[in-house]
Amino acid sequence: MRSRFANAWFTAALLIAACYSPAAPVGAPCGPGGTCPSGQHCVANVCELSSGGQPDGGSNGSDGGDCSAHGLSCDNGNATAFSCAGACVVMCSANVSQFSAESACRGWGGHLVAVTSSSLDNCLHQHDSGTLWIGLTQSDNATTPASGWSWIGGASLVGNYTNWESSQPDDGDGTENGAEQCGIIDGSGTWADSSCSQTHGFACR
Ligand SMILES: [Ca+2]
Repeated sequence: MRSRFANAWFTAALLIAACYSPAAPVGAPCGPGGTCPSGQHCVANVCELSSGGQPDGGSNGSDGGDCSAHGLSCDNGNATAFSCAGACVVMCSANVSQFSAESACRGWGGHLVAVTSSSLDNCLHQHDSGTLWIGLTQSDNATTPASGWSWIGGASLVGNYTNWESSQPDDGDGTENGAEQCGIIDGSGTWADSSCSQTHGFACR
């Protein structure tokens, strides 16, 4: 038999489990009749970051028109939304740190974009040819400039699409000492590591 103390903890644990409901990530399928979480719309049968209006129910795969930045604020910059390789991307022109950029993306129901294909990569660069925060993040445990990279809230880059500029990532001087732990698309359209406190515009998905 559990003690009164143990029963109290058991009850508390049940309450916590019942109340805890993490925000749904983007990327969930939304087939015919399906719906997307609040703040997301169905774009090409996938729930994508969006705003304005209501979720459309995902009745078909031609919902690109729902990809809108309507209602999204972006500090002193402009928020723009566009469909990129099947994803709804919201881009912000305000120059902020990667932490602030990711915070803004989360506030909009998404993350800094994980660039998982060349078509998405090229599309992003076509919309903004400057430097842009994307969801590249490096583990503080990395011992070489090229190791320990992953997408924020997502998968490792090992074995997946990458587009590092030649000689990048380099942690600034070729030796890993934690100086550059965040990643950008740079002006040439390829990726580079950057100090996380540098300020750039950013793209969310
Ligand atoms: Ca580094």
